[in-house]
Amino acid sequence: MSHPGAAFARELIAALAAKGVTDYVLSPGSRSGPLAHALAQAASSERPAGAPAIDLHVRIDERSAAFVALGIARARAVGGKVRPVAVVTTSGTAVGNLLPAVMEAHHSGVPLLLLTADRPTELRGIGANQTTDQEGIFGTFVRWETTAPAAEPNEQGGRATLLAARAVHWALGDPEREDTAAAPGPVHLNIEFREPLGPDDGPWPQVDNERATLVDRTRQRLRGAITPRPGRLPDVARTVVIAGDGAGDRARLVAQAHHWPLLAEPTSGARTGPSALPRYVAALGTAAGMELAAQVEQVVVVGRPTLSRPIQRLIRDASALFVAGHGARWREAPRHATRVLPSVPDEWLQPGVHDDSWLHAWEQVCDALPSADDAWGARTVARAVIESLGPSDVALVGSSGPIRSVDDVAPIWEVGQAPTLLANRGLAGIDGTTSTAIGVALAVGQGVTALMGDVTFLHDAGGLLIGPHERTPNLRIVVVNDGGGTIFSSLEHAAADPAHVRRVFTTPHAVRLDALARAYGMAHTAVASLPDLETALRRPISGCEVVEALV
Ligand SMILES: Cc1ncc(C[n+]2csc(CCOP(=O)(O)OP(=O)(O)O)c2C)c(N)n1
Ligand SMILES: [Mg+2]
Repeated sequence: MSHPGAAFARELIAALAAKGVTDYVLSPGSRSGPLAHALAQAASSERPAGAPAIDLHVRIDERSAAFVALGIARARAVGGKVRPVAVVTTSGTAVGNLLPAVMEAHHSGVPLLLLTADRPTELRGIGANQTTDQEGIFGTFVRWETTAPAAEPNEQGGRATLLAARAVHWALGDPEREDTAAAPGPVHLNIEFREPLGPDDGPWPQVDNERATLVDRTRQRLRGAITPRPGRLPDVARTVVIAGDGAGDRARLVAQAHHWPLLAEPTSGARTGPSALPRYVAALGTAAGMELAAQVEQVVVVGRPTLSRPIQRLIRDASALFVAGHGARWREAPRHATRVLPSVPDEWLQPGVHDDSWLHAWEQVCDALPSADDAWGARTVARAVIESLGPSDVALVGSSGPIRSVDDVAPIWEVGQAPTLLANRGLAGIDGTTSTAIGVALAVGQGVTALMGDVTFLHDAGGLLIGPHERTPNLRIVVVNDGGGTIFSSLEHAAADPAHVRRVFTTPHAVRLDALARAYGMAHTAVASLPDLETALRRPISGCEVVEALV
């Protein structure tokens, strides 16, 4: 006997699988039961006939679950497999807990499918338990949202298949478009389930793939009409190329084609080749660097730079500004940009007229800088972590001090030799970092290193909870424990009464990270010197472990 809600859930999962969605992170709950039962079946070793093969992860905390999904989706995208990752929750506050990861995914263009269970209409607005306004709860942070009415007893199949096709279409975005819909992002399917919510023995459906491709065809038709004609970049000698998060290798090619200096953030994927400048942030802080910055006539921004104020000033003051691949929403790109494009066009890679004296002047300022290392501090830890990574390694870097330390100490790699560095730079939150790292490690399937601050680590302590039935990834979390959020001491707030700075900014803590890690069944190593850290980093990564660098 098939329950209507269960049949709908099975069709949705089968249709999503036909569209490439096979990664699920689920949190427990009763209203989402039909989805949970179907997912448990599809993920089991005794998968019923017709059920798609899926990868299921279960997390108690929906906030953590959503960040795990974000991490999986981020890592899949690195491998060129941009596919939405689904998060499944019950109704009520469970849904609200998805918001931080949804905001990050929206701003950094990561596709997520939020499958939230809801009460059917007749139970809404009458004070029923665990029932709230879930429709539209994610506001402008989702590419698309809809509420699927509860399945009816004699309903013909097909509705879930169309919903799945539309949801995936919007989540993937359209790289050819120049508007809001261009980048991948989150999509919200709020799904009403009417009782019974329990298991049934209904069959898995055959999905009508023909129906499921309807939306793709519309997309292809639309494309021809809006293909932009980008044109070449003006041959202005005093140009700098800024590569922010997610810029990709084409930022390097733009800089090299014109012999322009390349200022590439660590997560740009463009910190390679002869045009890239090491320690550009420090250089911009010197008198000679400021003089060069004042001479800049044109700025090309690829990806989304967020790390330093001197770079933001270069962008703000640019009289000619070209922007490509800036991120999820065009309204985030600087409003004074001459041109904003979804990605770097081929025309920008055509060689321009060179004036090498401009690039050499920048190189000289960088070469004259004193060493960036500190005696056993955050930068030394960052350098050791970066040096432990090979070209095929993946690392996730937390917000605040760690990403800036990495920017200060990471080398300019030979082309093709850089490790993959990822970060939640969409909104630069310190939340969900451990969960994101766990998602990345689950997806890449090899040992992954995460570098984060102590406050960042504590913010997502719950992310360490991986149940005994869940797959444990190979993840080494290196925590720079400097007794709180020390970034604030380098900002204008440090001018206040030190006691006030400590209490309301630094927020020192007395948490024993060893006890915390062990409570979650994770190995913990404390290191208090560079040789000890290097030893810890040389060990193969096996399971989840915490390396606490006491600086
Ligand atoms: C969710 C969220 N809340 C608050 C902030 C503001 N914030 C930025 S850095 C930081 C402190 C981080 O401390 P830690 O992780 O120890 O890194 P450190 O500054 O010591 O390098 C805070 C609270 C944020 N980025 N995200
Ligand atoms: Mg800290």
